[in-house]
Parts: sequence; structure tokens; C-alpha cells
Amino acid sequence: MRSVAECVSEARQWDRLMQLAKLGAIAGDGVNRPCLSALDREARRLVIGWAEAAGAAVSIDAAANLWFRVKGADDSAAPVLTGSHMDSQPEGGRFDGIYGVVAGLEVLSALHDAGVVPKRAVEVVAWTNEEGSRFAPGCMGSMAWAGHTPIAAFAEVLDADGVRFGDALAEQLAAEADLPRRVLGHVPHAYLEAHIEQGPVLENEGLDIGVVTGIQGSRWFTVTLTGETAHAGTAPLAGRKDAVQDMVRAINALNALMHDPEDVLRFTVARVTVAPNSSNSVANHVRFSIDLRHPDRDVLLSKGDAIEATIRAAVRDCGVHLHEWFHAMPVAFDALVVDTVEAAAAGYRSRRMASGAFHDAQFAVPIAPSGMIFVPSHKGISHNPAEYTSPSQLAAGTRVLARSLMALAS
Ligand code: HGY
Ligand code: MN
Ligand code: MN
Repeated sequence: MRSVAECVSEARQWDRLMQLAKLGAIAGDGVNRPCLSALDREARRLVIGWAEAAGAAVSIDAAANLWFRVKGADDSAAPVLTGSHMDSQPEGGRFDGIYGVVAGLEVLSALHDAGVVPKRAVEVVAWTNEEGSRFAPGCMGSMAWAGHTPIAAFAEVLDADGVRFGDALAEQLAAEADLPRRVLGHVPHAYLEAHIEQGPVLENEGLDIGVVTGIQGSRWFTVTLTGETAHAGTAPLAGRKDAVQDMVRAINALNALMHDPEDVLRFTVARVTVAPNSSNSVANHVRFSIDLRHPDRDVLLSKGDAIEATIRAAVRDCGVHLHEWFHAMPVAFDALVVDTVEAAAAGYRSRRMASGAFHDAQFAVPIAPSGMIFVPSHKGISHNPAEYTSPSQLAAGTRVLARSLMALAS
């Protein structure tokens, strides 16, 4: 009788990941598969087929989170839950998010192959819109499931083409109306997410498994500067209300505010829109994003709360508006779950570590004992087509996931 972990198939898992990587494939072995898109629905149908073949019941909730459930011997007991997200960045890789969904599926397939019925049901979830790149902010599906923010609160968020999140969600639910509907929210016995590290630590230290202890905090802002458009050839520089020049002043001041000689703080401006966006008309409208991260709550609060005053002091000619989209404080994972993962990693080279990236797991923390398992990312590359983790590294993570879930389910 082989154990569930021994029934984890490296080849089957890799084959499934490579089939999914074809859906939204971009140059350089990358993937661009936006949430709530036709590509997303095609990937979901592929995953549904594999789940059904493993004997799982499929369902969908009002946030379009997709659920797979394998019964437990005591089916009334709270299930153990694993999963991640299927949406990618616009220039994403083949493993961010989707690996955690496929790893959960692989555990269901291994349960089926091993003929094992765990005491507790095992559920796998694919969360809606973790990335927040098509519709900001990220983690909408897990926030709605956790009762952190109602899904209706995001209805008016627009994507770059002016599509409302509410309409994209309705389209997804209509396209998947054949799937049984499930109530949004429930309390699992534990939540455990497998994910690529998206950083260089495990590879640099020659390790196989990251036993994740927590996730640093993230705050997302959008800054809007409003000036006056004018003729680039005739309008004197004195007296212009140039939103681009004021954006430069603001970002230079923010760089000074966010300077951290220890290089722990993460400050990123990466999405900029300019209007009228014509080379010979002075810009009268600029909108830019701020992504601020830090593991220390007090630093995250003090630096984030200083952003508005810093911008207003630096901007010379334009109106300023600041909006905070996303406010997720640092979380620590449950000690029992972390210990369970560390024990399940026996035989592999592992270390405890925090996550620099945010994950849906952070919204599970207030709901149930939660944790994560990392596998190495080659050169720490992620949110980039060159993202890579080997078939054997991915299988090691899934075997640790299987052992952990069986331990938590018993
Ligand atoms: O941005 C993040 O940290 C996550 O990878 N979406
Ligand atoms: Mn991710
Ligand atoms: Mn990501």
C-alpha cells in the first residue's frame, strides 16, 4: 500500500502544468492569462476535468472561486483546504499561482490512486483574481470568501479596456452556470498553500522546501495629479501645470522617504497613465501606482501614512488625490501548521522563511490555522516569462503538501 505522498506523480503534475502553460502562452515560455477571461475559463475547464477524474465534486461560489472536494470518512468535519490562483501577470510565468492549484489537484489524484479516504474532506480552491493586475486590488476572491470585503464592493473597478469587474464576474458565473453553486465562505480545519518562492533564497542556499512562517504587509495606493494641458511649443515653462513634471517631483520625494539602507522595504511605482499622452501637449493628468511592502507593521504604517504629505510637499503646480486600494498588514502563520509542514519536509533540505510576495493565504489567517510551502524559483525570477522551477522541485513541494494535508486531515 503506497502512501498518498508516494502516489504523487512528478510527470503527471508537470504535464498538467505544461498543458495549462499553453493557455495564454507568450514569448519566452511565459503566460498572460488574465482573471475572468476566456483563457481563464478554458484553463478552468481543463482543471475541472482532472478534478472530476480524481473523483472530486466541483462547485463555484459567488466570487467565482472554483472548488474541488474529495469526501472524508467523517464528512461532517471541517475540511482541510489547499489551493492558490490561476490568473497570471501580463508578462507572467508558468508557475506563479497555478502551481498551487495543480499541486492540490495532484494530491487529489494521489488520494484516488492510493485508495485512501482521509478522516476529513480535502478541498482545493482556485481563488479569483489574486494578482490584481487586470482588476486592482489583488486577492478579491479570497477577501470575499474570508468576509474581509464583499465581492460587490469591487463591482465598479475597471480594467484597462473599461470593463467593469462586476460585468466580468457575471460573465464568468454565466459561462459556468452548469457548475453547482456553493455558499461563499466556510471555515476549514486548516488552509495550506503551495507556491513558488518568487525569490532567490532557496536556490542560493541549495534548499528544496521553504517552510513559510508569514507574509509581509502590503499597501497599494493610486496617486492622481491634475494640471493643465498646453502647447509644448508655445507655453512658457513658467506657469505650466505639468502633471508629468510634478509626478517626477513626487516620486523623487517618495524615493527619499522610502530609502532603506537595509534594503528590506519594498517601494514600487510600475503603472503610470498620462493624458492626453501626446508628445506636443503638456500633460494635464497623471495617475501612478504605489506598491509598498514591509514585514514590520509599524514601518508599513508610518511610511504609508507619510505618503500623502510627502507628495503634497513635493508637487508644485497640480492638484493631488491619493487613494489606498489595498491595506494588508503582516501576518504570521499558525505554529501548528508551520510545525506540520516542517515535519512533512523530513528528508528534504528545508528552512523557515517569510514571504515577500502577498498570497491569498494571508486572508485565510483570521479564518483558520494557515500556512504555506515554497519551492525554489530559479534565480528568484518571477512576474517574468523566465520564471522556472524544475519538475522534481515541484514534485518535492507537492509531496510535502500531501504529507502535511494528510497529517492535518487525520
Ligand atoms: O504581488 C504579489 O506579491 C503577488 O505575487 N501577486
Ligand atoms: Mn502568486
Ligand atoms: Mn504573482
